[in-house]
Amino acid sequence: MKIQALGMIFFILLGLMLVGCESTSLGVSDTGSQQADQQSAAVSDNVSAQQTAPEPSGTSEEIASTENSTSSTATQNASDAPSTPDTSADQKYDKVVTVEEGDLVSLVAKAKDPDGNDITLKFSSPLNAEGKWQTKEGDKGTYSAAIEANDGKATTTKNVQIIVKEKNKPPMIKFIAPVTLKAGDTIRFEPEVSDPNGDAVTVTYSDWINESQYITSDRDIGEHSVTITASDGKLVDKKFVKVTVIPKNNPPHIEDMQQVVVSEGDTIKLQPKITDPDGDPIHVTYSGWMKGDTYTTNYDDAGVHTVTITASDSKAVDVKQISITVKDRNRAPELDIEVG
Ligand SMILES: [Ca+2]
Ligand SMILES: [Ca+2]
Ligand SMILES: [Ca+2]
Ligand SMILES: [Ca+2]
Repeated sequence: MKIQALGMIFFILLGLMLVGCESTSLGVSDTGSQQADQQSAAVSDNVSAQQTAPEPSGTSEEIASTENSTSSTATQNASDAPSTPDTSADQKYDKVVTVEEGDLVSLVAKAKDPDGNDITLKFSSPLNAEGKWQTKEGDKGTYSAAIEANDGKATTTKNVQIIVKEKNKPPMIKFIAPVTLKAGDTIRFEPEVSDPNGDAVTVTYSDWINESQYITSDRDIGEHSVTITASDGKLVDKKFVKVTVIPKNNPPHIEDMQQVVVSEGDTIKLQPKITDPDGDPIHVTYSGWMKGDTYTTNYDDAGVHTVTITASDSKAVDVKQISITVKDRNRAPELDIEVG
């Protein structure tokens, strides 16, 4: 009974040491400032491994899986490694440590022997002899490590699962060209975003507008900058897009024209009245029966003809067709007299 009681104390002490420093000693550090193993020894008595080990049957398995973790198979496991340990993993391990590639894993084991025996601590791979592991890019995966405390006669083992998550990389927004639009038009951003880690990406808009979509008005005429931010929750990518709102163009207007009626031999000069609300310069072209604004009819032109007038401000056009009636003109007979 006494031996068993002492064994229990030893187990509880070791357990408390390992579990008790959960938040600090088993944490993660980029600087590696944490102390490695802290060993303490004390009295002596015989405590068998079977009595002290918390889960004797599981111990050998865990050590075996730890050895595997140093080989390349650990990396292959990475792809299907859960980002958070499932319940079964929780039960299997005394501790689960989650870090990101590049972090330093630093475990501190505090062992105490109720008998005062000298204790030897042993960390299995991927931890080094000090219980540390400097992870690097490519280490993504789930690993098992065993920590053993041996008093020369008995061994107590704690199993730690180390989950190394892929190093987070910022999302990326594909280049967005500057935008020019007319007042009254709707601007709509549909940026292409991606995340190298496949993280969910949130896109937000700031500066000139706070939404992906906006209906402009005359008040918006001018230059603006929109900041598009893509975030995976930790890292961001930003793109600044220049937006220019120009006045809305109004097409030129050709006023209605009266039908033109001339007689053969007359000269037609078309003078359409054309206006542009924006005051834009207008270019006028003629097509159809006439190729310009002026035409002198000949004696074969009698009939009804159509001329198309096109007025352009180089952004928009107005088109009108007019009808031109050319009346036949009678020519007096020619008469020459010769002396026979
Ligand atoms: Ca002992
Ligand atoms: Ca990411
Ligand atoms: Ca115009
Ligand atoms: Ca004629």
